[in-house]
Amino acid sequence: MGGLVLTTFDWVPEPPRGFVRDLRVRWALEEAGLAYRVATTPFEGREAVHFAQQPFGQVPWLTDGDITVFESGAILLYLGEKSAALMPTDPRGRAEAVEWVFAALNSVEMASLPWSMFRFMGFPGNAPEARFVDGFLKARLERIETVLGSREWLAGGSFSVADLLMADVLRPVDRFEGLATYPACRAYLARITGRPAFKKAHADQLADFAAADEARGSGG
Ligand SMILES: N[C@@H](CCC(=O)N[C@@H](CS)C(=O)NCC(=O)O)C(=O)O
Repeated sequence: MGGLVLTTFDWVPEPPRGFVRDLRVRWALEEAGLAYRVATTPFEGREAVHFAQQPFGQVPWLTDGDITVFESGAILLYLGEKSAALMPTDPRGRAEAVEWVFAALNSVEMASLPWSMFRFMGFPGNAPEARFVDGFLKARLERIETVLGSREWLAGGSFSVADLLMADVLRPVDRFEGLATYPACRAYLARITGRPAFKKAHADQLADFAAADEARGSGG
């Protein structure tokens, strides 16, 4: 079957809902107004067919005819090729968007992910490891705070996949109140996640996992 197909888990437990990375792709597809359908792969018991699409047994991946792309950043760049709503069309703006996509994933998420995982797992905040990730995240947030304090968008003077990704990388930090002393980051996050496409993508992910609960006859 042709068309864009986004694959995510058929179910996940309650805590990560609203943060599963298929959200990034749903959001981009909604921003671009591209038609797509959502397919699922089992969360419990990863099978060979899953590893054939995503070598780490993770989600999401996107199928476009006979092309399959995994890694959320790569998927967003792929979709950016399809829509000016996602990627500036001029060379300078595109270069800026690509650099900020990598900055979000490779500089900010590298710090925000362990920080939020520590919170998620309830690790004691005074452990040396926790203090290390606190400092790592602080160093990144201080720089992003300065950047976001002086511009509305990261790349090309308009919304792009760079903003989508940076916002989604900051969301788990905000979830655990890690942006409390970073007003520019908080304002940026509120503005970007106030977009109708984010709201729809977020609601759709929650609805799909709630429907999966129903199908399993459980409450999550
Ligand atoms: N770098 C990957 C990370 C994907 C990822 O961490 N996916 C999570 C869901 S948000 C997952 O599949 N977790 C299950 C696992 O790692 O086994 C991407 O951005 O696509």
